[in-house]
Amino acid sequence: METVNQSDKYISKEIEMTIRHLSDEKVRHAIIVQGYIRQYVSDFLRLKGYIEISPIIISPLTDPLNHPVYDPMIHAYGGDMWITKSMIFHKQIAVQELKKIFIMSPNIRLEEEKRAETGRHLYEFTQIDIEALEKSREDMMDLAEDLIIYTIGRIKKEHPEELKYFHRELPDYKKPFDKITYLDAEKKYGKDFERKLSLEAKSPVWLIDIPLKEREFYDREYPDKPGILRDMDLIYPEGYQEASSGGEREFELSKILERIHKKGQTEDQFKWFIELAKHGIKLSTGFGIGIERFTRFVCGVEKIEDVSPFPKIPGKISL
Ligand code: ASN
Repeated sequence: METVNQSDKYISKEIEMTIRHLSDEKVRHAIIVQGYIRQYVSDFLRLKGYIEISPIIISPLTDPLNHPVYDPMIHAYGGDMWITKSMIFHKQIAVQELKKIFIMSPNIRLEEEKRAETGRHLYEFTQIDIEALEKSREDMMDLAEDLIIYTIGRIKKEHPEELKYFHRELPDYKKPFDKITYLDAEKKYGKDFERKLSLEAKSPVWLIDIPLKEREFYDREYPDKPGILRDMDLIYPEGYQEASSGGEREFELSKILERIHKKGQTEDQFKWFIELAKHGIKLSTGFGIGIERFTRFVCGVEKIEDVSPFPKIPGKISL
């Protein structure tokens, strides 16, 4: 009965590469570490009183982002919907009632092909998205520092064998992390400041006070520093670059409308969010930490595809 048709044995290059990728020891260990990161981050946030909510995949309301991505619209039930690019608005809405929330949130951002080579971009990824009501940027920076220190601390303590596999020695980072404003970083390091700042840093470092044109409309402008936002990005050391982005959110209707118009966006796109702002929302602050990037940093691997079982590299259709 050894009559297997040759054509049945044929496997495409894509399947062959997927199998090879999944059987790579390095990928296997990175996936294991990623599981611990999810577990420890969740433990930490629950200990701090944060409620986990389930992710949203499709909605008429999603993050407009501040950089170009391909953006397919789904037309159904007589309306338009998008696949989640981030749950920023859902966070702002849910937090009004639930006060402290987090989501393991899958995001789809169909990045331009040129981002294939960065080692940091996947067009499907998951972020730990966190938001709290009536907390300041400083409160949330403090929380983020504790979260990073707690998670890395537990991996070091409970799974040293995984770090040993990667020959990775991570120091015990101390709070508070250093801060630098966006404009100072640009002055000191030039255009490529994020990479240079990251390469020079020995510990995670905050990039704060980002100019309005560099960010989406929803992050809050300083009331007394026009054009500068009360937001914060966390940068990993050793050249791993962005860990997290976040900020205080605009909550006053007039400011939200002003900022939407300044970006040249239409009110129609955000009509449900605007309705809610009319009804009245309070200040909230939050941030998101990419799980794959966190794993890449903890394991000390160069390419983000090595921490994902089914990596989606910009420009390439993958399983
Ligand atoms: N999660 C980010 C935040 O909280 C937003 C984003 O991913 N674009 O600010």
